Amino acid sequence: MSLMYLSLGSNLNDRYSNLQRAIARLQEHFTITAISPVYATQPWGDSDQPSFLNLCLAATTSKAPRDVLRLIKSIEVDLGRQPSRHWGPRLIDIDILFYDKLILADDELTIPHPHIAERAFVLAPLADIIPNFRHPQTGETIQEMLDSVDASGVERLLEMQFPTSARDYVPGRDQVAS
Ligand code: PH2
Ligand code: MG
Ligand code: MG
Repeated sequence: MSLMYLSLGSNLNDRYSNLQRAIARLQEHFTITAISPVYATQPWGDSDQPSFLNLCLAATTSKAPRDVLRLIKSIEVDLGRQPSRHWGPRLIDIDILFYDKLILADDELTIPHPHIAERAFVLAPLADIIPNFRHPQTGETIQEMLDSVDASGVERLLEMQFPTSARDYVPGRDQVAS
């Protein structure tokens, strides 16, 4: 079994519902062991788009990284993701951040995710679940990386917390308008 960390983001339609549906689909294939709080985040990289909801989660798997990638891409398409520009708006984005301490780079997949250290929208939720995890290439902890970026554009939304088992999610009770 391997332990991986994923980043989820949405900035189109009902963003919270998109995250919830993605978590439910991921739970069909992986054992989710932790889910961060949800964050409202200013768009990074391409600012001409709506703000995002982001979260990170931990999951165990026996699937190889490329099989995980194939699966999360198919979940994105199933949930209704349409092609968009680079760093542009998306209904759901699921990225592999870390896969154990694996280092891998080819045309298809780079692990660790190449932009982690620059992105408060990844580091803030990740620091809620694994503050002391060390980046396998730089040796920095998540908390140290978070402390060295501008996190003014990310806001934790405690009212949107997912239960660690998203199967406990009850529409209506937990739903917050986007
Ligand atoms: N994803 C991007 C580009 N910019 N900005 C925020 N705040 N959140 C994201 O998930 C995000 C982004 C490309 O995947
Ligand atoms: Mg992404
Ligand atoms: Mg992606």
